[in-house]
Amino acid sequence: MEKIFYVDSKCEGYQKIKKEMGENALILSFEEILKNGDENNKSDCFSSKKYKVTAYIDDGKENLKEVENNSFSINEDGLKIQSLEKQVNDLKKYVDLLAKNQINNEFEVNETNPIDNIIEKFYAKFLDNDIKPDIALLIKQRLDIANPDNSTKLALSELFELSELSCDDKIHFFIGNPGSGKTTSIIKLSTTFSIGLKKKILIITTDCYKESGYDQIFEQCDFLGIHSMKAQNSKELINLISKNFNNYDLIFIDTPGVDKDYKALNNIFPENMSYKTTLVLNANSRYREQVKKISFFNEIGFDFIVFTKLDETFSYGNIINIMHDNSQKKLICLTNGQDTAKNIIINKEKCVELLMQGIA
Ligand SMILES: Nc1nc2c(ncn2[C@@H]2O[C@H](COP(=O)(O)OP(=O)(O)OP(=O)(O)O)[C@@H](O)[C@H]2O)c(=O)[nH]1
Ligand SMILES: [Mg+2]
Repeated sequence: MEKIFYVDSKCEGYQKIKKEMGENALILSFEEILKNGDENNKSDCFSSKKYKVTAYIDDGKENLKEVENNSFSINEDGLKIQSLEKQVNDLKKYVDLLAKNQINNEFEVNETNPIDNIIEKFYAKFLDNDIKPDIALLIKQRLDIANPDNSTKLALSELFELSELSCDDKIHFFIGNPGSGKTTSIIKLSTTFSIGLKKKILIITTDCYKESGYDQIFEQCDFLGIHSMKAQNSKELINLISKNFNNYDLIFIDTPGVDKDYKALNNIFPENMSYKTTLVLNANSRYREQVKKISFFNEIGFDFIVFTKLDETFSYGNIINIMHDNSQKKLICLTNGQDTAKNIIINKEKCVELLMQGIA
């Protein structure tokens, strides 16, 4: 038995046949006609159109073989039709946009290439997290679509170097803006090295400008069992270093915070001794501010960087930018809280994991 349907789309035809004639119905033909039903006047693919669908179901009265040769089953081919219709619609959409000169990335990415889509999503995340476009591009180029998270971690870890403070360079100065976290970082590092790594640590503070400068260190160090001393001037400092040099594995020297001029640091650095300097930066400043601070402290000179207060920001892009821009400086640690007995990360893998949390 043959039956004719007039429908707006092939998909609708397929559904109607299935409903009225059952799953075993065969489609004999699909003819495109205009809405007014004129079968001779075929529509173009972008104008509104209608279809005349002829379907057949075997009721035992006709020669089935002949029918089967010129037909297809709605079960096998219905899906193909749906897919073809979608492709034609996508193409139509694409041509419409081309005509209006409005092809945008979203269309290209979402509709045409799922791989690009994932990569672009990651790239957008990098930019959202304040990673500079040139660095975001570098990470993007390293993305492995099979494992974007891991390849991002790998790319990040290659953007900077982390250095464990070496006891070969026994004397370490810590410099930075007021309140950047110098004293807290020194105490955290001392705790890590003395309790965790069984190193003998001495802290000397030269920050005698403010009343509580030494008290802050003394009270906390006393509690943690770390030795601390204070030096009022460079002569005292050199004396203390010379006297204690052989008794300690590492000597950390705290300095007063400086920003506009570095007079307070004049004469602090001993001329005839080998030492390293670490710049302490808080992670929650804007990139432009960080760049300015770095150029200011570059005049004094420094070897390493510590980023503090990661817990006070959710965007870690600046850390990545700064470390990449200053690739000759190594990262010592990241700190993410006020607790001096913890909230410090000195392991590179863990640093990268923390930075990834900012990106995710
Ligand atoms: N939330 C948070 N606070 C921190 C962190 N590191 C330091 N701080 C706090 O920041 C404030 C300033 O820290 P300090 O270590 O005194 O900073 P400083 O650079 O020695 O300051 P000056 O000696 O005045 O130049 C203190 O209240 C610290 O507890 C951190 O990683 N996270
Ligand atoms: Mg301090």
